[in-house]
Amino acid sequence: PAAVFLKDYKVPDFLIDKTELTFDLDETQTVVTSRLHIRRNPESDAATAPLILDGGEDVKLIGVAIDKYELPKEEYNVSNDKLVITATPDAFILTCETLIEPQNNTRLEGLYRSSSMFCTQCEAEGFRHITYYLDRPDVMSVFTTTIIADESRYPVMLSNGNEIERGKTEDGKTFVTWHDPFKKPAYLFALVAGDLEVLNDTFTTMSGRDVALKIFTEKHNIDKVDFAMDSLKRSMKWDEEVYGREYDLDIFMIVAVDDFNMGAMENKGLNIFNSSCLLASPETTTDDAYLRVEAVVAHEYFHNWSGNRVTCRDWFQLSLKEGFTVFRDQSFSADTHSDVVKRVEDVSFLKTAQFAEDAGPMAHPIRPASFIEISNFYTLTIYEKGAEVVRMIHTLLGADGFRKGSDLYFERHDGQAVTCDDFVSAMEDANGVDLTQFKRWYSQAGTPILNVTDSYNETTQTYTLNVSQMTPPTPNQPTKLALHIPVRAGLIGPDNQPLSFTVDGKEQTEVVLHVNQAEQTFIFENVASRPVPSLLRGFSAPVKLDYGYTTDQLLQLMSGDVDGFNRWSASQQLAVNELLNCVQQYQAGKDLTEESSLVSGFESLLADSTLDSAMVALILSLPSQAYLSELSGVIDPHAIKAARKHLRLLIASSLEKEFKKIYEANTVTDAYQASAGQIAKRSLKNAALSYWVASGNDEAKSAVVRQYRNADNMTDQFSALSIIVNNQLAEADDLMSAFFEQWKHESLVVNKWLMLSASREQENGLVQIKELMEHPYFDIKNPNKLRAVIGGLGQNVETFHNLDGSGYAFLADQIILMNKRNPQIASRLCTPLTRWKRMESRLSEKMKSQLERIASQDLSKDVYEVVSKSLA
Ligand code: HT7
Ligand code: ZN
Repeated sequence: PAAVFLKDYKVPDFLIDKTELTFDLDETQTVVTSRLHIRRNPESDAATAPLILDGGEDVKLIGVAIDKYELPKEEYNVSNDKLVITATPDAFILTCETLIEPQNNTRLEGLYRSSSMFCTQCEAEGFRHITYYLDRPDVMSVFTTTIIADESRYPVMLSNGNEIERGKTEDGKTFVTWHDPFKKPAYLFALVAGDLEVLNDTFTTMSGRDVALKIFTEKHNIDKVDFAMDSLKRSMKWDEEVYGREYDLDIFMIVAVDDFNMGAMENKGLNIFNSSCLLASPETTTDDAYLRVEAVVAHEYFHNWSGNRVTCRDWFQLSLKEGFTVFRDQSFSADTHSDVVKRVEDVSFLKTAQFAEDAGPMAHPIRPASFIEISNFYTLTIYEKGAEVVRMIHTLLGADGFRKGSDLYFERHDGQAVTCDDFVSAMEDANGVDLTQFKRWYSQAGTPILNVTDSYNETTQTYTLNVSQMTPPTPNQPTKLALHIPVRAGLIGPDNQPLSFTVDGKEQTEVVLHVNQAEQTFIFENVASRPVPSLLRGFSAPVKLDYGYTTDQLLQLMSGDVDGFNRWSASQQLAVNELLNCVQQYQAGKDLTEESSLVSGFESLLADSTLDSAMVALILSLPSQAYLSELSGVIDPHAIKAARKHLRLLIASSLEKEFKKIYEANTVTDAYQASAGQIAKRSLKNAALSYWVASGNDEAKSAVVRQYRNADNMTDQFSALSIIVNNQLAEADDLMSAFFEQWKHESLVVNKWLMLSASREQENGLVQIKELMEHPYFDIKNPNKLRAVIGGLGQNVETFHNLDGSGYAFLADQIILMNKRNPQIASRLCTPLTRWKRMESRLSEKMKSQLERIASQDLSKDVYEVVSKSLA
């Protein structure tokens, strides 16, 4: 398969002003009739270009007409999934009739069946699996959609915009017509039909318009959408207050579907959600999942402006809408709960998963220069690093400057399909600044490393920071230019007080350093004593910071930094240092050290009742297996696992009493709420319980079993179950069975059970996993279920990284199977194998040979791209 390049972008030769669609839905075949009002694009330089419409191998063309003239076969050509018509007038109506089979669509792109309903997923290039079209985001059209179906089976029939007509056809079916007045690209088209229940509400916008809000689910789930509705209303209000953005249609609908490749989709006026990102109830949903529902509802809603009203010119600009919208949803969640906790969670995720992607064979800039399959580029780089780049612009311009820039962006480009350059230009023009160097973040891949050294002159009271930056080579980018990196910094004195200093003639306690050269020196004057630098506060740039902090300095920052984020960051660095030391000892066959500064650090932390419980819980959680892998030059999963277990037990046994006390002091007695206060308490309580049980204390073992049995919410019940299973308590088998029996009719809870079962360390781990995939409640057609089992396997170090390579072979089998059924999912399953070059030698060879086995198959574009780039 060939790559597409950003440099080859050309405006479309034709435009489609109006799109009229009719869907005749049926159990065995669906007939789609399109009437496209097409004209030549005056901006195209190819005045006689043929009309080339995109299609898919699953779309059968029945007939095509220009105006009233039915084209004979000689006047059009269908090959390589394209419909080509050489001779066309300059403006005409193209009528196309196609036949599709949604019930056989296992790719979950285009129109497909999920449970008993019909639904669509058109981003990025799914619309071409419905009918022939100019399926590119810069072709924007006004859509009118008529759905015809048997009303007894599909009483709810939805599409974008407003319902304008409803009636009966001659053969007794029902038709409903929807009209969306806003021009949009085909990727924002949506259709849903099914026997659904609805929750209704309203929102009054800032200009006083009433908007009808509707959330649809299958009947048995309608009791689980109150939280999503509340999140939606809060998001609508927040976007008005913080960005001045008002909703534009009279109706906003969300539908939950069980089978969905990603989290959710922002189709205009008709968002479609993976049910895992919409449904929530205290008994079935953990705190984490509640927060995810809130964030995804907000994210999709915010796309109405950042994505729909102003969309992308081409798919290379994907981060234009995704990076900006992630930044917006992160800010919303930070404003709703705790900003520091939210920042720690986001950064922790970025440093674990995005940094790994940026150091691997699929590394790409947030605006890629080329791709083979665009679905492979819905990545952590485009989303999370993209959000970091927008956040840096926010840091550089300040909140008011950023708002001026976003106002100008929306005003200037409303109704257009634009580029990342247009976004940055709006920010520049609104603030009179030059972001030329900053824009390198858009075209350069890889995580920059900031190397920092310092010196202090007591006589002149001058403190000097020497900063150098280096971005390692990434595929197709051997050399890198210096980036503009904003580094928020402060200085901490010996008594844990922030020290004031003078920079640029201004006395201050915090400064943003503009690192923009390969090597640079920053001078702080009037510094009263030798400071400990607090660098990269709030993680002001997505870089790796290398400053040789001593253990004492880290302990000091952990307890004394005014920046909450850096207190967490110091604790993580301390834990990383100790864990990597243990990894080395393990590899050298030595006994692992019984000394840990973390013990005293945690002791003071637990004694300080003034701290935010959620922050304490975050500090208590040791760096993950995945993060330590990312930090290792050569990844040794077994050594990392041993190191983590050792340090955990050491802390648990040293602070047993403290953990008991914290556990007992943090019980929530009020009715469940997904509020910041309650979530914080539960997270600290369960973190303490996990250590307490790990200490081996019998009272702790009784407490965790009691918590499992008495829990009135899924957070407490599932935390207890995980602790019981991970510590291999005697009750583990019985309670796993009891949990399944209790929840087997709640599909999303079954997924949690599948994941925990797959991650459980037992002899014959792979046999257990194969049994799970044969389990009557497992369903290979459902991406959530497959992700649960394969995700669990990934956490199961012994089974997945078995030295005999059986874990990798099993994963490769699933990829080969899914390659035909659902290429998007298959390609995502490849991620762990893409790290093969960094694995320790015995595992590396085994991973590579599985990649080669996959490469020898007849592959989809999706899997081909990831596997071939990994082997290159
Ligand atoms: N914009 C949406 C992307 C999406 C998607 C992409 C490829 C394949 C399936 C998909 N489902 C949704 C999601 C979002 O970022 O809001
Ligand atoms: Zn998005």
